[in-house]
Amino acid sequence: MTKSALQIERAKYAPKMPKALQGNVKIVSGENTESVADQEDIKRIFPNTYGMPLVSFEASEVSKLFPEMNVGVILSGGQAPGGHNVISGLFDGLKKLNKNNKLYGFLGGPSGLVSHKYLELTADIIDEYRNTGGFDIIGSGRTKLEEEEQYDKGLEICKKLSINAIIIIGGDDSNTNACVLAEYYLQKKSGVQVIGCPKTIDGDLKNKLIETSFGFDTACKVYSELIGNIMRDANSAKKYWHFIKLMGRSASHIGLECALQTQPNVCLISEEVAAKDQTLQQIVDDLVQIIINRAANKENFGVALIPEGLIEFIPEMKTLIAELNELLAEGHATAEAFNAQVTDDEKRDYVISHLANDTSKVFKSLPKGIAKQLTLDRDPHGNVQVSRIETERLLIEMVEKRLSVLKKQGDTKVKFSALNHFFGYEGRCAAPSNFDADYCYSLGQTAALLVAEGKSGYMASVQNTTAPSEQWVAAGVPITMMMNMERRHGLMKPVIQKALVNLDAAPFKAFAIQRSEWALRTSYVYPGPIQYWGPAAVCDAPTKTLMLEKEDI
Ligand code: FBP
Repeated sequence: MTKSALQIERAKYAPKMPKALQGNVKIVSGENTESVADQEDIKRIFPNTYGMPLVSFEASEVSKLFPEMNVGVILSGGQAPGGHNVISGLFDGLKKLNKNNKLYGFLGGPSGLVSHKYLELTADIIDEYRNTGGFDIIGSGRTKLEEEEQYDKGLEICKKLSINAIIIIGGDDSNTNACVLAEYYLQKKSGVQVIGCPKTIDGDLKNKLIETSFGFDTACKVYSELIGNIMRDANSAKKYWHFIKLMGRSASHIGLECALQTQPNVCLISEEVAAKDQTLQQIVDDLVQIIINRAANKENFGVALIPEGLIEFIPEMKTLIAELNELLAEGHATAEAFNAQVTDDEKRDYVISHLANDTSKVFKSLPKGIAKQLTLDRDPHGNVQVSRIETERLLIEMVEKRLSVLKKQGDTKVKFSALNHFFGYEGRCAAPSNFDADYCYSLGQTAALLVAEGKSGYMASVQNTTAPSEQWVAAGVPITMMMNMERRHGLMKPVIQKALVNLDAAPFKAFAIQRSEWALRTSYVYPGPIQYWGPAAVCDAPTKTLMLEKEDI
């Protein structure tokens, strides 16, 4: 396989590690834990994994001998930069503990465990993937592990390969499932441990002990580079407004971090829209006002960042989507009647006449194309696939419409020319930044230690990440500690609490106090591409989100 010059040099990078992991290591047990909420329910559902103590790893004078063990690893969900380094850290960690240890990778995500598709990961394979982006070493998938039948199939292959532990690298849902699996295997006295690792570019799997999910750092840096480039173009040509949608299925952490890095004219934060109970029209009106103000200031151009999940956070849109889901649910008479309408206009009229009054008004106010999109594309659960809705186009169309009304009334003469972009896949498989390369490698090493110490139902955790990596702390956090009960598909389920943007925390506050200045006066910052070699201030700095969150502690 031909490699780029950067790939060849980057393969030689030795990830920096916490001092405590560099030599002999001992485990230290801390306090017993409680779940963040709903303690009684979580305790009842997880009798074997509830209340376990926090653990951390410290340097030791004594070298400990560990028996041979085999471990299986699974990549779950969307790609995130650094996954290959978790696996290489895990591999090196296992070999350090006992050179006969083996690592198996289950192929294509959690389904590989159930369908017994695997590969033994040898040194040759691992060396090909060190410090690279992507999940292609073993592939990933979105199959959920939630049925006992799947757990039992998993156990079969673990027995066959003498696997002592499974490492699940995933987001909040995958780690919730990892904990359920850990509990089940303990209850069965199967001897198979389960350890989770925090992954997702979305940055919404975090708490006081899991400081960040891996991949967030690199993905935000890639998007910020691209946004900066577009800003420089906008500021050179001075004729376009760029509307940029940024990935992040639900939370707006990516948008917020990119805003802190680049200082755009607008950055919408879904959590704020929901908290302020804003309507789509209010969002559009605010945008229009900024456009008019900038034009009056002779800056008729701009950059607006839009989080992918916005639509679902606008209360009136949420109601509309819920009503549409109900109206068009497979098997419902209304869905059949809708499908029997022949033309697009007939279908539109049918929907309008069957929605509640207020919701029907919202539906009518949407550009026809977007309204139609809401009645199409449903996922296997019958829900609208909101991530496919082109929110950035929707906002452009609605801004154009509003400006044309204002022009007709003689209230403005502003010429508005907009371009739309969507950044997501551009960053998910980027070569990990030094932060992610180091963080992931340490997570992998920590996971190996948790397995060796017989732990199950823990998430690997690396803390103190705003300090130089030598001072990072390797630890294990019981997954039940992060759980609460939430309604999912009509039933109360134990799940890891998702971390949305906290409007009272330092990152949002830092943005909020500067945004009106950024809106009016061009204040762009151009971060440039990720640097792998050079001054630490350029190469090793964590995200602004992480730095600001430290101020809150
Ligand atoms: P994970 O939460 O699984 O890490 O995935 C995050 C994400 O990248 C979201 O930002 C995005 O909405 C989604 O995956 C897209 O996934 P897919 O490409 O599978 O549709």
